Amino acid sequence: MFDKILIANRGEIAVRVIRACKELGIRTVAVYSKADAGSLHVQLADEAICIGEPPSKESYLKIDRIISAAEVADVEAIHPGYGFLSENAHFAEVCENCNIKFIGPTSAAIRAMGDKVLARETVRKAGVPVVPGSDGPVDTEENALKIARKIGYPVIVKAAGGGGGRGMRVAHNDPSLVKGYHTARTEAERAFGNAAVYIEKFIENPRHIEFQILADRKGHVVHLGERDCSLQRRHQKLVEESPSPALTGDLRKKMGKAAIRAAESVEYVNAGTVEFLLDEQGNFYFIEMNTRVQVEHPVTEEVTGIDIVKEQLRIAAGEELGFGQRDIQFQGAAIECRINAEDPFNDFRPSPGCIEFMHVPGGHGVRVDTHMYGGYTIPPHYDSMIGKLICYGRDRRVALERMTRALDEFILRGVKTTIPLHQLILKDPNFRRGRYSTNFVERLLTASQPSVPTNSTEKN
Ligand code: MV4
Repeated sequence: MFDKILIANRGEIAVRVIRACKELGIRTVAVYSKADAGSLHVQLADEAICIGEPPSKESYLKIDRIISAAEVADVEAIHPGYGFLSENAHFAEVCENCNIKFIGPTSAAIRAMGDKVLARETVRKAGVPVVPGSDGPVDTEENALKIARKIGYPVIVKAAGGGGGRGMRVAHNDPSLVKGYHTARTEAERAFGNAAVYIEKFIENPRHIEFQILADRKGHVVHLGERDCSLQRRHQKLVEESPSPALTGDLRKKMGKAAIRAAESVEYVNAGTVEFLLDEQGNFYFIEMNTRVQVEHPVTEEVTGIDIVKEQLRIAAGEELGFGQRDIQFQGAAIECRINAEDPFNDFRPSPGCIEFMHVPGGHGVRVDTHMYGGYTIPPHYDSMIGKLICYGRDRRVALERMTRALDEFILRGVKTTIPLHQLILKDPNFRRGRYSTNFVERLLTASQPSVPTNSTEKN
């Protein structure tokens, strides 16, 4: 096992990685920007190195500064967390070349899955169902029309360099496709430096189901079941849960096998997530693979008892998985609510500032992953997620009751948060029945905010 690693991240995930390291006896080096000098990850790590000014581009995204810090501190490996450099193939390659282990997949696997057109082709050839659509990139307007007419409208134009919902255009007919095709290309060129786009049949009201996988360097690949991430707003997840209320045991087996095949198709190593869309008829389709640890990984940890970050460290250190697919047991249900410093009733406007007082919920089956403490000031420069509340129960009902209780118990004074929105979601009868798809949050918000204010008798 490693003796010392550097964490190239901040916030709750940096704290999460430090915790796993402590339990494995690994010494930790934090890096931080000038805005994060008072941050918890700096306090909890064995050493901390300032790497620059508050903007991410001047600090957490500066490859040379991070590599210098790693060399000065003499670490054996770097954990990239999520976001920032975690899916940057060039960074993984620089680590490989500097003889610093990148705790994640190879740069080749990051590259293969980062190009969504290549990813689609690669997994399709391995027998994984993909959404009906184009083979490879669509280079001309004429070809776009040809494919759309063949698969039938509506279709969606996606950027090869995109992912996570960025750079997509839906079209319901020829004229809107022509328009969408060109805007998607222009946007993709500007955002990703790659104008390549591809076309898929547009799946209406899909559920977003993702499978957690682990793969070691000996070629063993297992899946840790699914997370239902259908509760999102503008591609920002709000709530995730496992198991998905939409899956049957049979479907779980099939999707799990497909997820493993997708990982194997790029000789994947370390932790990863294979994303699928599940349509209203129960068909599933691969959409993309995330080559990092994800925000919502604790949901899977709660139902499998497997510490995903510790597994990442063991795999990167060259250890074989200590269990096979048969050994993985799923027990109970877990749900996660993302606590963001945002005003959910004012277009999710960020609400940075000082946390004047904080009380975190506790008790049986309650987990809070956060870097917050009373008196902490949330800097305005980064993502607004300030914590995650994860509740576990013997079944979904108990997990939801516990979440309702824990949300009521959470006190955060000084900033606005997504907690009131979560309370609204937890009360919704359709949500309680497990009946929700990707447009649920938008509908709920519209319903809770009447467009004619004079009709409102309720106060927010
Ligand atoms: C789609 C889709 C419908 N049909 N692809 C959004 C995130 C990105 N990973 C893929 N996304 C979608 N791809 C096809 N062929 C609908 C979405 C989508 C969505 C997916 C999951 C969760 C929320 C979503 C919200 C809007 C659109």
